[in-house]
Amino acid sequence: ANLFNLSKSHSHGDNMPYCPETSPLIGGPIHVSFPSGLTLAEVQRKNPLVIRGGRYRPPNCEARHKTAIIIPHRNREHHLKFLLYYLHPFLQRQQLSYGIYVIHQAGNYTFNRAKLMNVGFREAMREEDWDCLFFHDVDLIPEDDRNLYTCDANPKHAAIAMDKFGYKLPYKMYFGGVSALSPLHYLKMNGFPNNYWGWGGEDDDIGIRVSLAGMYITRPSLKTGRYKMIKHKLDKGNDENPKSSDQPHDAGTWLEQVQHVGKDTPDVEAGRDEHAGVRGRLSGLP
Ligand code: UDH
Repeated sequence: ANLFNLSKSHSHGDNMPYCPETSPLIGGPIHVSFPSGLTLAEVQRKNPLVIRGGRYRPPNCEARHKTAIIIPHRNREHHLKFLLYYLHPFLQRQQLSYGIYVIHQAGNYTFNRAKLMNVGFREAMREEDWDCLFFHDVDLIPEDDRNLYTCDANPKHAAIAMDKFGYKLPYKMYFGGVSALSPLHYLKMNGFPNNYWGWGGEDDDIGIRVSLAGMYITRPSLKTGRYKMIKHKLDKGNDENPKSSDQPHDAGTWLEQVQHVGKDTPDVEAGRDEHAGVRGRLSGLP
């Protein structure tokens, strides 16, 4: 399958100037609270320039960056509503051209976050030649809009400072929550593993793939890479994966354990299967 659709369907067609290198709309810290009674209709009303499919382009300048947000999802409509409430204005203040893809796992089979993210990559790239993909847990709200949703020369781990870890990195190789790859990064590391069913482990595996592919992890500063997690319990259908706790948070040991990744697992070709249905492109905005 052709992973890259290089048509410029998203171009304005007129000659607008590029947006400034640094958006003048960025304001720094965001106060995050969870207003009761918030509805998706309200989110939609507050974001009149977002079009069907959860897509947006700055109205008065040509964006310098095109970012797709991929959200693995099942049964978290409540969290999704809050995330979209904060994320749309956040991305708009960064003057990005963006699209939000909610990748929904159908049925009740054990949840598989990494496989859903593979599906998301494929679906998003089919639609647009995004230059950056953000893989974004539904329950993490960014608290500072200087945390730019753009890609760097190396894979980026954005959720460096989460409230649940005391706004610190829990361990050096942590790559969970919110991370960003360019399409080239993704292909170099052979995408994500498809075989982590249930909670845990896949994020560490992905971190290892980054280093096995000869890349390293970049991060925003502790000051700007802050996230508030919407509190919740472990979901039904997402029990801890027994494999996840085998992996000590030590890169040397991990490397031995996951050497096989990237060799014989054609994960990039994974696409859909009977458990991962794409309700994508709905973006939460009806
Ligand atoms: N997800 C869903 N639906 C599910 C399971 C997971 O949408 O049923 C997605 C969602 O994007 C979520 C991500 O997968 O943000 C990661 O799953 P998680 O939020 O369960 O994992 P996390 O480590 O939280 O963030 C674990 C909470 C354990 C609570 C223990 C209480 N003390």
